[in-house]
Amino acid sequence: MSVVGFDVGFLNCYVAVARAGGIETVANEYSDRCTPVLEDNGGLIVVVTNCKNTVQGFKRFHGRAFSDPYIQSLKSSLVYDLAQMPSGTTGIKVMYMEEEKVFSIEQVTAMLLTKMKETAEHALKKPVADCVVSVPCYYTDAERRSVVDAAQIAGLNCLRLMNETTAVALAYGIYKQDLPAPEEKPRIVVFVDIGHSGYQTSVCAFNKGKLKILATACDPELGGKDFDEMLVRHFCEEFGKKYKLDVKTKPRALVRLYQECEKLKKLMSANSSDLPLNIECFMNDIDVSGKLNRGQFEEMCADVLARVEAPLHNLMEQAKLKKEDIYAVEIVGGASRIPSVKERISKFFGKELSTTLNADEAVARGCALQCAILSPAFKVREFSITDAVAYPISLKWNSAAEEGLSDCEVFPKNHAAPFSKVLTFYRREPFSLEAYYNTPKELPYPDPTIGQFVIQKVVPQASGESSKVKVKVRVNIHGIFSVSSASLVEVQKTEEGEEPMDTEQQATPEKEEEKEVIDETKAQGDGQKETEEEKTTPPENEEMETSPEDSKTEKKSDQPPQAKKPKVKTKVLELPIENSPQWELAIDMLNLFVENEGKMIMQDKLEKERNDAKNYVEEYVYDMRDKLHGRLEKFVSEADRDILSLQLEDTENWLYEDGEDQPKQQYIDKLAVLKKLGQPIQERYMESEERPRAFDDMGKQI
Ligand code: ATP
Ligand code: K
Ligand code: MG
Repeated sequence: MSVVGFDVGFLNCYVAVARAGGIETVANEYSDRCTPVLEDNGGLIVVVTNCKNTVQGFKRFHGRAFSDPYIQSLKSSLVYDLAQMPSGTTGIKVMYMEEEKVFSIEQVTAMLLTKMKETAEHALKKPVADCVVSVPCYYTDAERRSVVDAAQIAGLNCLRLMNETTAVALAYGIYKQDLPAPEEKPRIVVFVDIGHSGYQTSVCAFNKGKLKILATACDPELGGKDFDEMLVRHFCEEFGKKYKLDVKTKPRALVRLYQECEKLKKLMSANSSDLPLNIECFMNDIDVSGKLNRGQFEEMCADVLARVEAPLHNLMEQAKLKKEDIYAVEIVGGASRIPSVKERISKFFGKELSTTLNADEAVARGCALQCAILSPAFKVREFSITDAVAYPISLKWNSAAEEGLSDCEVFPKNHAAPFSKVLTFYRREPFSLEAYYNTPKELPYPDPTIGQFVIQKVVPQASGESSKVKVKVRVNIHGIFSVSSASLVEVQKTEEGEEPMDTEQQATPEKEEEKEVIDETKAQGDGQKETEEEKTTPPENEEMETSPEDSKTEKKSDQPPQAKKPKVKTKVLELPIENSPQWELAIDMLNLFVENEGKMIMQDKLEKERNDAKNYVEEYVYDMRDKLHGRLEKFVSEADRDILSLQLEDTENWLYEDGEDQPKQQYIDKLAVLKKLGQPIQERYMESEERPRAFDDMGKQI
């Protein structure tokens, strides 16, 4: 059982693990706690050296059609090529083993997760499967499904996809000893995360042992990259004038400029004076230089900075809170270090910002904490986390009464999640439900469809009347919508006096409520009855979780107080559901990807072994050459030394020429040849070293 949190950032990734001492952010193989999102054959490489092969910034490609305008608009600015997958989703072209291959976005993210998994395994010294993975709170259903698939391809058991700001809220709240008691007014804290690609805010209510996200508001297109973009634009113009260079025509130069601008941006956070930007051999062997100060930077970024406030307004409006209600504003994410960004946020709330959390690691830590809470193997303080639905979800269906389409909002915006609801339909035959986001304008995503769900095997009652069909819909722990079960309630007449049987759904750990969607009355076929719903909907409250009995109270309040009803017995039949979420990875594709990921990991391992074998040869050559003229000198004849020296030199040359890229066995054989000559010399040396000691030992025995 592993307890691991993964923050999969647009630019930077972090891995946090739980150990006896608490949560720890762990270093990757380059002893850096931050792993940059760069992919090459599943490994990390430096961005400039091989730019056609380096994949970066793919976090936003999840769950999107290749034809999606967002994907199309980005295509020209990427240093790698995109391709359409057979399913219509987005794939990335990568040179793999000297062959051009197209990997699906799930595979690419799986490669990144595999790397992060190895980092965790290295730290924990055991295999890792259970984990919690972060996603932006503005991710849609399709994006979330795609990340869950990626985790599966990487051999991970993702216990929860956790909204990044919720992870931050957990990292903040779980250690706080002074939170208001459950019955007291909660402590309201705003969380802001500005990363490289996106800007997320949430407002959260804390009481002892629990947190509840009240609202979220985001700008998925505002982050550090937009500031870099402004700087790059500025210097492209300046270098165009000053050096007559058209930087945009040279991707490699452009990539370097982006890197230098990002560095400059960071320096400007700590320094308000003029700062230089120098790049040697930038293009056409020309060295370029420029300078900038913070004032100028802020001026050129005015439009970007102007976008900081809107989500904050939106957030407060949704939560119906006043600024005085806010106890603290906690900021995280790399770009939250930009002074003018901080200023704007601070000015909006009229208070100093808190930076009590580690701005880079809070998301990963929050995920690890959530994993620890979910893991039976780990003891942590009880802490209940209630997240919020980001976009309102509706269902629509063809009304049985043939009066056209009906629809109904099942999860309004900011509804508690995870959550299940039971809807009741009266039907004679199978029917289909379409789930969709009902505020398409709000979506950072072009397709409001969530999926089609067909409730199968519905039959009329024996009497010919419509059957009562209960459909459970849910937003699960990942924030993914599904129709999780359906059942047909068969009414059977029973003998007098027998108690009606009430077979109900099993208690789920989720909050649950029931809702009547009577889209066809039994008597007459007309009706727009959704208005009644609210009455039968029990109020949302936390207690529902602990008293699943609530789900049985359905309609009890509606029942007229007539004394003796004819007793009936009900039998509940589970109905099969055909789930067709938009953009879901087909199961055979998923299996194929899992298999391929396994092969690629194996390939990586082989490649590493091959490299190691080569390194052993190289090491032996240098080591032996030194020693032949050092401590081994006395133990070898001049003739033998010359032979071995010559062999060593030949081998060294070979390593740089034909031996540069050979199968593993070649290196093993080469090493064996050298050792055959070198070993006897080493042994003679060892023997002479041992001799006096052996004598000593004997001396002691006497
Ligand atoms: P996202 O959250 O959008 O997926 P991410 O998690 O990878 O992205 P972070 O690691 O939080 O992003 O932040 C990276 C961004 O923060 C980069 O644009 C980086 O240049 C910027 N950044 C980091 N440190 C500073 C600093 N001191 N001043 C200004 N910007 C900074
Ligand atoms: K990050
Ligand atoms: Mg981030």
